[in-house]
Amino acid sequence: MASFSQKTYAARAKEHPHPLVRELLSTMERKQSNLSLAADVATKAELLALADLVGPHICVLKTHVDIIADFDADLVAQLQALAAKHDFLIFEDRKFADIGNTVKLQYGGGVYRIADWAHITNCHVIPGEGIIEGLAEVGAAKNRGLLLLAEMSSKGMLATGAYTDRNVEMAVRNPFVIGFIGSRRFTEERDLITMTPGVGLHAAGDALGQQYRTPETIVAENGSDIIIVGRGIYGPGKDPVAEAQRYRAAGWAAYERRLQRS
Ligand code: 6AU
Repeated sequence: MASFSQKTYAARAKEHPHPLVRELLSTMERKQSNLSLAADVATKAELLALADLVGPHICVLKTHVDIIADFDADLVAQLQALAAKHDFLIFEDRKFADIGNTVKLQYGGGVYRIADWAHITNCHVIPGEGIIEGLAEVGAAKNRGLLLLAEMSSKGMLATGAYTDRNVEMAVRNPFVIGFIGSRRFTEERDLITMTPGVGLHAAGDALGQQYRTPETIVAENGSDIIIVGRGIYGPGKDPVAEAQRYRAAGWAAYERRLQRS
């Protein structure tokens, strides 16, 4: 049987059992974009301006709402309007890491009410499978999806070997899990999406341990589905629209090369 990474996003969208993943894969096909913007900016105005500028070029906007100094409910409403205007999904990169009962409260309530507006969120499975069950209790009925942090991009990260393997096993058996944060395709047991951070066309890394690889390595060689790019798009002196176009083109070309190989 052909690997899922040798099929088109459109074909996978048609066959996928999870409505959110069908929506994600068909958005990617429609926009010809496997680019997610990591919008790590500090204010509401900056986030909205960036999402409006770059929105036409991305399939997913990735947020860290706890970075936003003036977060409020209006920010969420405006982000949702931009998601509809530009046709992208929203991924709140919350990296839950507590016991099931606590993450349930953090995901559904609190200041951010993440489950009400984020199509996708993610978690570490360090507490065990109960974290997935707790998040699913809140998110499954809302048609949300969860990514497991099977690997990380930073230097010296501890998510390797048996820990990564346990992530894959848990993902395969939990329908609320739609995929992984990691550097490659992890399994053929079901069609789980991989989103990869630490992607850059030039930079080798930063002063705090981030490491970058190219879209070619990640998408064409490793079989990952979506590249997550932050400072490569909006970093100092950069033109975010021009950079987003460049990363989108590079990500899509890498995807097309992957299909040609099969
Ligand atoms: O392109 P950058 O380095 O400016 O931003 C990378 C983004 C940041 C990180 O919080 C996030 O990707 N990230 C993640 C995610 C997405 O979960 C995991 C990881 O291992 N490395 C990483 O950088 O918003």
